[in-house]
Amino acid sequence: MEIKVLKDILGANEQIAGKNRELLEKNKVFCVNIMASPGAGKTSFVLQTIRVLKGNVRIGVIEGDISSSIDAETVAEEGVPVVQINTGGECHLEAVQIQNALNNLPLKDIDLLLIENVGNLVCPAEFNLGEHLKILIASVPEGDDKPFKYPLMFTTVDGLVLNKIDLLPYVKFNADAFTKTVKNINAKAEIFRVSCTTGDGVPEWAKWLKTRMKS
Ligand SMILES: Nc1nc2c(ncn2[C@@H]2O[C@H](COP(=O)(O)OP(=O)(O)O)[C@@H](O)[C@H]2O)c(=O)[nH]1
Ligand SMILES: [Mg+2]
Repeated sequence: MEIKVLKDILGANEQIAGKNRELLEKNKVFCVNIMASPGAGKTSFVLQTIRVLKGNVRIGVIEGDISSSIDAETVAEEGVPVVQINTGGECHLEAVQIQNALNNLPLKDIDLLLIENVGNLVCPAEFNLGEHLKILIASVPEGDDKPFKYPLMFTTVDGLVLNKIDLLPYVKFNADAFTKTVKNINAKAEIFRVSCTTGDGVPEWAKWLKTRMKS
């Protein structure tokens, strides 16, 4: 019985995700769902992406958090349209919340929509939002064993950003072993080594994103 309920929830979510995708495509908006644990650097990564692409690409942002509008306020300072979703306790965003946010964004003036999902390595992996790309940010201080502990998240994504590489000299983290583990469980994932503090690796990510937007 419980399994049936879960299936129903995911089935309903899938239907709305499909509608979101249709609306995005009608308006020629490319959408990226950014997932990570709390503090991995999602907001910093959104800001870096905006700074590198601004002028070339018109960006919009949806911020997902359990509570507060701190991240939306930070992102709004970049002069891009932002909608904050507060889930009020839920550990992930669902398609219906994105549907509501899409109705509150100037879609005709947006080429790229970045969604910062709620900080969590489990639940967001289960819920499609209608996005074109799923990106996971893993960060050096979290440790290199996370692909073993959260396999669904690591296998679901199209791209993996290893953030905070500026901390590699100070933290026990084997970046090559980490990359190998990720490749073993998800051969299709493109991997980027990034520091949102120094900006290293951000141009490579932006270049790849632009090719994906065109394809
Ligand atoms: N050293 C270092 N710190 C970073 C980097 N990226 C983000 N941070 C810091 O990590 C903390 C959490 O970043 P934030 O972007 O808010 O993470 P979020 O919770 O995933 O949105 C902040 O103090 C950031 O300044 C990085 O590349 N290197
Ligand atoms: Mg954040």
